[in-house]
Amino acid sequence: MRRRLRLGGRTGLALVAGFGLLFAGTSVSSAVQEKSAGAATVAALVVKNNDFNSDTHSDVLSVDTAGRLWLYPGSGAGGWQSRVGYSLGWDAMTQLLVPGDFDGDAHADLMSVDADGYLRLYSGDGHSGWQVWKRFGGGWNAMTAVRGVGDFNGDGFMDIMARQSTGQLWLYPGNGKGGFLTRVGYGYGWNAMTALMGIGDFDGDTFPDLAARDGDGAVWLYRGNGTGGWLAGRTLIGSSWQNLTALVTPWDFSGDGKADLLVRNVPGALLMYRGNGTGGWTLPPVQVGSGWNGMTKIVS
Ligand SMILES: [Ca+2]
Ligand SMILES: [Ca+2]
Ligand SMILES: [Ca+2]
Ligand SMILES: [Ca+2]
Repeated sequence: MRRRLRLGGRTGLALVAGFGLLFAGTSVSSAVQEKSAGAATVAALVVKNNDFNSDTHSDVLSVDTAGRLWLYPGSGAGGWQSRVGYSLGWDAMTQLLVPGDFDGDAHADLMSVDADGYLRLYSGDGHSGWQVWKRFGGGWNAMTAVRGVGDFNGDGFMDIMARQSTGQLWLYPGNGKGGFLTRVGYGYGWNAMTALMGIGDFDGDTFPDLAARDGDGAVWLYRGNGTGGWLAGRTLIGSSWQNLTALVTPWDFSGDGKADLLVRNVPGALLMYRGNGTGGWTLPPVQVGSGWNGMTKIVS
């Protein structure tokens, strides 16, 4: 299988055309001005907390073919600590996502969409365990992808994005207390994407971004403007990724503070693609696991 990858910066910027996906937020030029004005004027990135055992390192959750949920605690340097197994029954969930600390107690949480289409919040206890879970309204089975994207609108609270079966993308801003503010609709056309990734701040402007893989295996970076909108254009950050069977967004997994991706290939190896912090990659990818084909879902 092919895992070729090209650097977005070298293949250039591809403007959004044809899909009608995105619209104007802050222009690229104003974002540059904002950035050059100095770090003090740029809002600090609110990092999505996906650290379930409170050692400050990014962790990964997965569901195996038997339906058991597992925690794979990251080592903070691209490796792992001993995994922790939980209950069975997680194969009934149609979506699994890591929103960060969604209810405001400083501990990382987990969300899912259950078989009846209800969104659930599992509140983490900060010690590899869970406190309580609650259910939101139904209808989430109309969503074909639900992802944690960090604080996309810049209010300090973790948000999620969802793609409806109609192809429309939605932002569901969190209220910081385990609930939602009014959702915001973006464009249609997102059904052309075979994967959506809440990749974190991949280009280094401190604002969380979204990555998406299209039907040809190209991976595009859609840059957030920090206030719930988008910077103009999109950037190609990968190609020939169509054969990858899982795309996981731990944000920084290598420990250098820059957003990375974990990807699973057909043989079941897990590879770490290290972001370079400016919208490209530090190659080559590093294998960080094998045998991951025993997992039906892998999230971070
Ligand atoms: Ca929490
Ligand atoms: Ca927010
Ligand atoms: Ca960004
Ligand atoms: Ca990194």
